Amino acid sequence: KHWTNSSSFDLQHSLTMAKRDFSEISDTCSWESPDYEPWFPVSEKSNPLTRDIDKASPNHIVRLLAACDAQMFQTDTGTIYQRLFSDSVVRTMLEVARTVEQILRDPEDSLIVLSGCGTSGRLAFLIASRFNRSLRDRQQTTVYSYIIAGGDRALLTSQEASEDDPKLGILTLEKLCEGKRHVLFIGISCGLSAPFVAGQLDFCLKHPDIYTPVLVGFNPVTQAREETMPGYSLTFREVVQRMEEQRGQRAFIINPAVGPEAISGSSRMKGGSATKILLESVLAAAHTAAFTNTHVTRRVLLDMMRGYERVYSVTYSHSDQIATLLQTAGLSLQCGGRVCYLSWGSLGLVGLIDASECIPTFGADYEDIRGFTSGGYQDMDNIEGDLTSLGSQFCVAHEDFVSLVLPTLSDRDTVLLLYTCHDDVGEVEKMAHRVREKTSNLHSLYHGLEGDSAADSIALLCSSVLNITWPSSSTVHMQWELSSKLVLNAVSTGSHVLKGKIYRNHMVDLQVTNSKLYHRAIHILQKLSDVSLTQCEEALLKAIYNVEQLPEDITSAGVTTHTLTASRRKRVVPLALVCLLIGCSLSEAESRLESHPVVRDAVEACLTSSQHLTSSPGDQTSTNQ
Ligand code: S6P
Repeated sequence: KHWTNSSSFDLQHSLTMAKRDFSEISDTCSWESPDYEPWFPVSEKSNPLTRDIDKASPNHIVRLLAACDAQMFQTDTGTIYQRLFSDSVVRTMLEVARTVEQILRDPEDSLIVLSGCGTSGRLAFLIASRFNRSLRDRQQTTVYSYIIAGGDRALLTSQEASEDDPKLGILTLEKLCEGKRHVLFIGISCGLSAPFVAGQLDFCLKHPDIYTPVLVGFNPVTQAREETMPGYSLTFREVVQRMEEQRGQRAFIINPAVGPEAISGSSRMKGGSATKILLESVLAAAHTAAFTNTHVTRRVLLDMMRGYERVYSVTYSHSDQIATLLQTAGLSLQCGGRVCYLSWGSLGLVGLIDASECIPTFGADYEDIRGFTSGGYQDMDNIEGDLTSLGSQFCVAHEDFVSLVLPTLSDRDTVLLLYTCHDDVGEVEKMAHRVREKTSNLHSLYHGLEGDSAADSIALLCSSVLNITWPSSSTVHMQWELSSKLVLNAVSTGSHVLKGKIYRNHMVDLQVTNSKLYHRAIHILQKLSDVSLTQCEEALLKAIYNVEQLPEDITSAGVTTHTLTASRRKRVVPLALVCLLIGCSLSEAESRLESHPVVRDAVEACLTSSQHLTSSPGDQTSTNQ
């Protein structure tokens, strides 16, 4: 009871803080207004709260992220958007949970497949593994499997191109489900946009005797992607429309809005968290019903979801400690150092996932922020098994940390230990000592249960300690995972903000490796340069192909060709932006960028000089803006 009270206080406190700090922005410029960036779906809009996140202090960054995350749990505000707790959403979750329950009662020849691209695929893996483990613990047949576009290597590295391939999605699904009598297919696409997932959903609709499709995402169906998919006759939106025709019986759509991401389009953050909250609530409610011989109820489902809301508020009640971590990680990145997450037990995957996402999100090197987990591949339970032979990037065990990183560790690097009271604290302490011999920049995140106490011996070795205490419950492991995800997302995002990778709330130097990112790049260019979309696309193509004039064979080529070429080039969006702002050649843009290695500084310098060019002499207002 005490815990419930204190967390509702924390939640209230976080929300009040956010309101106090951003009342002006949120009151005058709500993202829910039909006039706010109407050309973007929610998942791609820029969040009004984080407009100035690039200039915020570590403490302020954490408060901004808390305010953005709070939007996940906001109730219906009477707009077109349904939210996590809306009746329609909870009703569909209930229906899906009942289907899961039936499969659990009669699992023969049945499969529950979770599938997605990038972060959505990683969460599919995380959730499927967790629930299979829970079935194994009860000596039950395992029924879950996962698909991630690009295969298991995409769990740890960026394989963004496979996201664009609907046929590959279908082939992978067909192969996985060979011989099954009943398949519940859960396709996750936060933006209702990934062709890989759309192909799979369409395939399920065409084979209703075996497949029941569920779509999980965070845009209204009217905002599903409209662009044609390579080699396919339908768009994502058309597939969703077909699902709507079957809705409630043979197809389900769970798509609450959770508000725009803190860094525009970065669906690994709220999109990933909301996917975890939503699917784990559905599956846990189904497991409870099936193994206690009851039926899934709305109440059990809502209790689970409220539990996650408390995780949010309890985690952010430690904002100061999160800010300390973010600051130290930011300093490491700024001076060319590394950030390492050393995780134990169930937190291992959360660390690996957060670290691997920095590569596509911030164009980071895999050594900048890197995760290692105590059990390595043995504990991961991934379909393709040990991936170590694929290269150093795939070395994820603590032994790998000891041989590859520890020898060269110094005070420039930040090491974060992530463990819980269920892990071998002696092992954690041993590792802490080894790290401490090399660097004093050691920190810890510990999850404990009420009544037990954290190991002081480890705390004494750390320069900062974040201990979170939780009441015991059957789902506490999943709550620890979400809490750790929120902390790590804040650390990796915040540290890259401090490194200057973000301009306003846009990641300008994005890698243009698939069609979603290609279109996002054009829109960022348009927003920052204020010229037409056509001019922006031309500038982007010039930067991708490194040409001053666009020949016919480039302009007539498809987006897939452009993204393939772009994946071999660096800094194409900043280059295009400088060209647009200054009206200069690519080579001049390159030399300007060389003199400003920090992207935010480069953009600001160009904006200032473009204002000089356009303002009349003596016009102080425009030059000083
Ligand atoms: C986003 C992440 C991406 C997305 C992927 C799938 O932060 O870097 O890899 O997860 O593009 O997106 P969606 O909208 O289909 O879930």
